[in-house]
Amino acid sequence: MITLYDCATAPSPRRARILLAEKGVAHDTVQVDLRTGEQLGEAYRAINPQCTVPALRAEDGLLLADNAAIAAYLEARYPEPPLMGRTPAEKAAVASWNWRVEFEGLLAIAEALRNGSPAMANRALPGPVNYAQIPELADRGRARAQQFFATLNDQLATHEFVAGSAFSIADITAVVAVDFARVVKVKPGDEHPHLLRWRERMALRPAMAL
Ligand SMILES: N[C@@H](CCC(=O)N[C@@H](CS)C(=O)NCC(=O)O)C(=O)O
Repeated sequence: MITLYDCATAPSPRRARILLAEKGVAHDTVQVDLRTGEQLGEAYRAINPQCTVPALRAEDGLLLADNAAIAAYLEARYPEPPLMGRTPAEKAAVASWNWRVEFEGLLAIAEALRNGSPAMANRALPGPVNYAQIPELADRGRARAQQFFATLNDQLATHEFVAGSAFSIADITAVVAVDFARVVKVKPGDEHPHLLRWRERMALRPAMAL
């Protein structure tokens, strides 16, 4: 059985959780407690030296240490339903939007949270190395997250899904980013009607409740 190393309260493993559900892949789940620093302990470090979740272990022992690897692997192994585009142009659009949602959305929110929260002092970046916070990055991160909401709203004004006309991993990443933004008090509002409509449609997919 495939094993997902997860943390129920964290955004990055939620992406893998939703992807596994959308693909209908049965798996075991192991919770890693990020609040107590379990990801930095010896046991988990031996599983994923990057000290982050998600990680996924296949039946043959292959260890996938991040969402990029997990998505590439699951798409190749379980091609239906395709979630990374069918045609060359669709594949390119999914790759582009997934990266934009990661960089302009998830990383902006993480920048705001990790540089502003006293609980994350010295943990301004995930991973085995400690980095000090830069308090100014909290405000910049929040501004970038707000700009990301505007960008997403514009895209969804003329496209049914984030990467175009088909549901894809870019929608999964975007749902996770939009929901995660609440932790830094950035929320979609009346100025984002297309984003709000898309989020309501996404809520009809059972996997999005995970
Ligand atoms: N590139 C990774 C990023 C994963 C990541 O940043 N995970 C966070 C949880 S959302 C983590 O493991 N944090 C551990 C820490 O902060 O020490 C991916 O998307 O797979």
